[in-house]
Amino acid sequence: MDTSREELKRFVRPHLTEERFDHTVRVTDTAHELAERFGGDARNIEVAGMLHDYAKYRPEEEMCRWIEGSVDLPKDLLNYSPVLWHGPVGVKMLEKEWGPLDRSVQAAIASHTTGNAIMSIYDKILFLADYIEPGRDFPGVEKARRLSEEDLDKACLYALDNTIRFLMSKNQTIYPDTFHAYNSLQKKQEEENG
Ligand code: DGI
Ligand code: FE
Ligand code: FE
Repeated sequence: MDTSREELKRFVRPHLTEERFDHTVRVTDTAHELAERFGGDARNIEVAGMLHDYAKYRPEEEMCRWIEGSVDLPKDLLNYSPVLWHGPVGVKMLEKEWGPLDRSVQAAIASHTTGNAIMSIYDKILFLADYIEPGRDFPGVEKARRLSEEDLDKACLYALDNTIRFLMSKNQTIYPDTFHAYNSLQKKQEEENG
């Protein structure tokens, strides 16, 4: 696994700032810890973590062209903040610039910013690792870290709830997948609580 991490590092480093590169490594380490606790193939976690922010610094116009030109990217993304684009567009760029990736890795990268209605173990682990990695410091992160010790779904639900509240407090629009992710995890909690 060490050699492949080195290979992934060499590949992503030129595309990221130093700060973003360090974040990427912390996300990957955090995702490994979560996978040990909750399950998930370590190789997939490694690749998803190391590549998740690959497209973060691509020009908006370039990302916009990818969304317009790819049949399998939701056009609706263009109606929402460009901060949401680097996940789904990153998958397309990686396909071209890195090579084939496991479907579960692609899905986790695509949804790492917003979540989605039917999150896989990889989607949840990457989403949460990105939220709680040790470099993050914002109100609620400690609670998300505490929940992540015990319950992956509860921790993701809390992160989604907190993100939605934060965005609303800033009068920002919220991408529907963020609500879909929140709703499906909230419903699951209600079912579990009877
Ligand atoms: O790329 P990172 O900075 O590591 O993290 P990220 O991909 O989770 O992006 C975080 C930003 O995305 C943060 O400012 C909150 C924002 N965000 C998450 N969900 C939504 C959103 N912004 C909007 N406008 N709508 C969303 O649904
Ligand atoms: Fe990101
Ligand atoms: Fe990130």
